[in-house]
Amino acid sequence: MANWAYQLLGPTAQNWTPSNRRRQVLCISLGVFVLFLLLGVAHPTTRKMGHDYYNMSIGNEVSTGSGGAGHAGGPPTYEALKKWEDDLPQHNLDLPFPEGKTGRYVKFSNQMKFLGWNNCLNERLMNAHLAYMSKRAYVFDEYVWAPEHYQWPPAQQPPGGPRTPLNAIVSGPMAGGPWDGDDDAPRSISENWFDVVCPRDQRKLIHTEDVKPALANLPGDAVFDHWQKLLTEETALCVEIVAPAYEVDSMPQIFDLWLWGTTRVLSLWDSFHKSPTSRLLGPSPIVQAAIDRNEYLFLPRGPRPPHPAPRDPYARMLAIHLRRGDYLLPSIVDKFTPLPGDDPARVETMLSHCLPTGAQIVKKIHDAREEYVNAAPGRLLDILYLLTNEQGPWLDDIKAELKAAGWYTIVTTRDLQLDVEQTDVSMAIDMQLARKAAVFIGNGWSSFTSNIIHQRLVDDREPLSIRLT
Ligand SMILES: Nc1nc2c(ncn2[C@@H]2O[C@H](COP(=O)(O)OP(=O)(O)OP(=O)(O)O)[C@@H](O)[C@H]2O)c(=O)[nH]1
Ligand SMILES: [Mg+2]
Repeated sequence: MANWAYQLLGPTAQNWTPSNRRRQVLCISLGVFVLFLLLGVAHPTTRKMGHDYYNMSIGNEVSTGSGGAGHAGGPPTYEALKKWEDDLPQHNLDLPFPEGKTGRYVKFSNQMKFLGWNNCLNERLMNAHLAYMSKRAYVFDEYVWAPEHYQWPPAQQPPGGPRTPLNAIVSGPMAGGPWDGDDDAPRSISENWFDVVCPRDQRKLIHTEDVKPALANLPGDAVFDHWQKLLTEETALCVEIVAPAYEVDSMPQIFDLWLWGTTRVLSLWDSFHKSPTSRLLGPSPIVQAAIDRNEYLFLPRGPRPPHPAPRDPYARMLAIHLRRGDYLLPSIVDKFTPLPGDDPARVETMLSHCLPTGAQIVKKIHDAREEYVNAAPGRLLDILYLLTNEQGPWLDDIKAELKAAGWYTIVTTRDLQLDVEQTDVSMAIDMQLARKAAVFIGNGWSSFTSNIIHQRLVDDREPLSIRLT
């Protein structure tokens, strides 16, 4: 979700100094908000990279994008989980309407692939909500990784690109789980089952290029309503939304990055965040098992605090996401309004939010803790969790600074013990820990952060517990 309080960093700033040059270059090269969307994700050259990747001979190492460090034995095959998905109870032709052979289905073959998980998650959640509102079963697919984010090198990646079953990452109706007990909506089905229940010659194809041009620049709710009407009134049982050739439209999603990257998307928030697709989204059992397995790391290690103190480690935890990205909602406490283009402090203030220094992180954590603890009696925050895909001395330095600032219990993504499947979905483990923590400090440039915030808002967390660097 976007917040135009965060704006484009102009190219005019003059106050570059050697001390902050690395941060400036990193920050600006990633782009701030619109630049991130247009150049980092949305630009056709970049978007085509994933497609081209598998057409070239592979031999170069790709960098590790996620929290774990891979496993020597190679990536997981998920054989048992794939079989479980194949055997979902809704995969049965004999079920009565609205499932089975008389059911109504929609497959979004125009969904993003080869991009960061959180961009893919945003889109899939909104498509699943659209399918639900259109009284059709959503067809879920595997997550197809951006190859450079995958934790195993190209030589260990399967042909066609690394993939992870959706049910390894999340649970909920979007991934084929049950709806609310009193909801008779059809359950989501897998891509494989769609091929069985909706053979190709029985599908009504809807081409995005026939629909999208008339909707360009409309508010998100108007885009949603148009598609909902189309999918509801369509008499065909089996509908497939298809994209044109890449050269015709490099961004053929119904809810595309032009929508996510502007305030147009905000009108979707109210209906979406109350929807069962959003409310019932949860961690997968693989993610939950990783959290349970590592819980001992979060038991406080310092001297006994003043009593009474909560026993639940998550009630005492402050989690901070040390990264960068894109979207925000206006209800978030910490707003950022860039200084005018000719203000000499403009670049430095932008960087302090986008790519804060160790000292700035320590101060933000301190201030967020004070404000949260002082807001009500009986509160204690003495466990720190650092979510990050950064590694090396930078992380060690921050930990040292935080220790010096009085934190006894500091755990990072690198400290988690994960099996091979859990390593594969480590981003979802970090996101779930950040959902559970009493206080979360995110990065306003990140949809990784904004999807954590989405889930915290679904949980009705208080504003002082959702902060931004
Ligand atoms: N475990 C873990 N993985 C991370 C973390 N940050 C990034 N990653 C992984 O690296 C990938 C790319 O990082 P990002 O580009 O920051 O995340 P994203 O999901 O694309 O969403 P954006 O933040 O909007 O770009 C993510 O999808 C994760 O797989 C982190 O803090 N913990
Ligand atoms: Mg990304």
